[in-house]
Amino acid sequence: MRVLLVKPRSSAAHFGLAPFFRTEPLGLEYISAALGASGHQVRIVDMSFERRTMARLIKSFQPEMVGISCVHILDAAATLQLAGEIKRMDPAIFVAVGGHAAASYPKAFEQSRGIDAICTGEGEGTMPALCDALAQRRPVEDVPSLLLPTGDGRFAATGKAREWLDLDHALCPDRAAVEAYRKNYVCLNYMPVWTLETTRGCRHHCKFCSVWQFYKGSCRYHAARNVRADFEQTGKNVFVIDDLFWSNPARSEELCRELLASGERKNWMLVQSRVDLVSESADLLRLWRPLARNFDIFFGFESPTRKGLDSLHKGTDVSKTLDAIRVARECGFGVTGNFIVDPDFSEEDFAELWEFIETHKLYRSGFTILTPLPGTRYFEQSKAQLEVLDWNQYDLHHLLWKPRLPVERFFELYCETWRRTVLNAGGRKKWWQWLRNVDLRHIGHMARILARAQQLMDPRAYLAECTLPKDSQ
Ligand code: B12
Repeated sequence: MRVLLVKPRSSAAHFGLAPFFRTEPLGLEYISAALGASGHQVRIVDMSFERRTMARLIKSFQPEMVGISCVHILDAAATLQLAGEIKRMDPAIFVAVGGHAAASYPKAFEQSRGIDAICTGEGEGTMPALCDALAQRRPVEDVPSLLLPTGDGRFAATGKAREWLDLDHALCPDRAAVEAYRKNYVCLNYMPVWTLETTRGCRHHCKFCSVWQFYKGSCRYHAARNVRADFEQTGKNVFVIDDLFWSNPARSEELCRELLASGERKNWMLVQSRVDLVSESADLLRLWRPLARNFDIFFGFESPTRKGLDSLHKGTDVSKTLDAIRVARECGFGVTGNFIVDPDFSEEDFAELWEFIETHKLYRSGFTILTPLPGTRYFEQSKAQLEVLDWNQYDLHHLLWKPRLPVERFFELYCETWRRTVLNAGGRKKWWQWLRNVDLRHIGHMARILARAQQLMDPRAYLAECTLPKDSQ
């Protein structure tokens, strides 16, 4: 079959660090590799950077199947819009939707027109099975891990769900399929950037996270030799998107030795991890450090207090946070991370957060507003409280219910929190310091995203989008 795989253009990527992180559709690259191996003909389009309209793409490639990836619930509206547009153009095209958000919360797509199937599992297994069934005119009802429309606006599951893939045998992602977009993929001031996966899933149970709930607490690892092959395919700046790096010290050491043996070294690497893991893994960190000239760790710091960590079910302690910061810095890693701002914050809670940032020099942190993500238990438990059900506001930078402080005051203090970071171009890190390390040809782009980031510190930007009643009204 001719299969077009589409990453929709996100309509809601202006707050937070989103303008600083624009990455490739890695999930679609894995699916493309699997479909290619099954004899299907595949193209990937990234609508964030594609100049051609969907109509032109359909006309030129003439796909029999379009697969749309909805990784973030923020992309639900764009996904629905694309599905409808494709069906209107050619009702014979089979439209499948998959990706973390669609699979975790398919309800967001009920009443849709244009979706023929929602895939609730990993696309490497399901897409080839679905395309084979369609090509051989076998019933799609026999393909596991699908939801099919029932005709009354709902979806019903096909047979038994497919088992999680054995990643040991996963093919490397089809990097070539997105090469045309490569120059657009950036993280902070590093460009172009490649993303890499070594592990899938997480065993921890943080209240706000949808990953462990989706993968049912499982954690699987790619074979070291395959990661090495992929590492050698990627360029000089690499964001490892694993939810939890260093989660299995023995596997991680084996993988690191394999990568060191390859001789390939990067300019920049970024990994995401937990403070308790890093605080206990100094030797492992030292082993990894030579793989990149600049090596950053993104921590889920979440809260500066034990009470805050407990309320988020983080299962760690502030002393571990401090140990991790020390270990990471001693081993030569850059320390970055995220704190969660609870709508229940008082003036004192904000002050406590600022003091923590100042004392431990955590100026490269981001701040998100506590958000129950669809597909989590927390979302189901919060339904009575949620006043906003517009998915465009689920970017972790909108208030979804009335905070303890007046709305205006909450955003004033939230913006003051962002002002304490390196993103404040009038503050800690000046424009020219950001631009100093950027290639001449990328200076314009970097200046534009820095300018956009300044709205993170402007309460008016948040208030303009806030649909909750303001206290001044
Ligand atoms: C990398 C990443 C990003 C990248 C962008 C990735 C991208 N290409 O869009 C960046 C850093 C920009 C990012 C930003 C954000 N992210 Co993000 N991100 C991730 C992360 C860590 C990995 C995603 C990934 O590449 N996985 C690896 C690939 C191989 O897996 P995959 O994409 O899921 O694809 C597989 C399946 O889903 C399926 N599949 C995928 N597409 C399709 C299509 C079809 C047709 C089929 C059949 C199957 C299928 O098959 C694939 C192969 O198995 C996930 C965590 C996670 N584990 O999912 C969070 C995650 C998706 N992000 C999340 C969030 C909240 C955000 C932010 C809001 C955070 C913020 N503070 O600003 C922003 C919003 C960005 C925006 N759109 O505006 C949440 C989403 C929750 C939700 N339900 O919406 C997640 C789940 C993290 C979490 N802990 O809860 N993110």
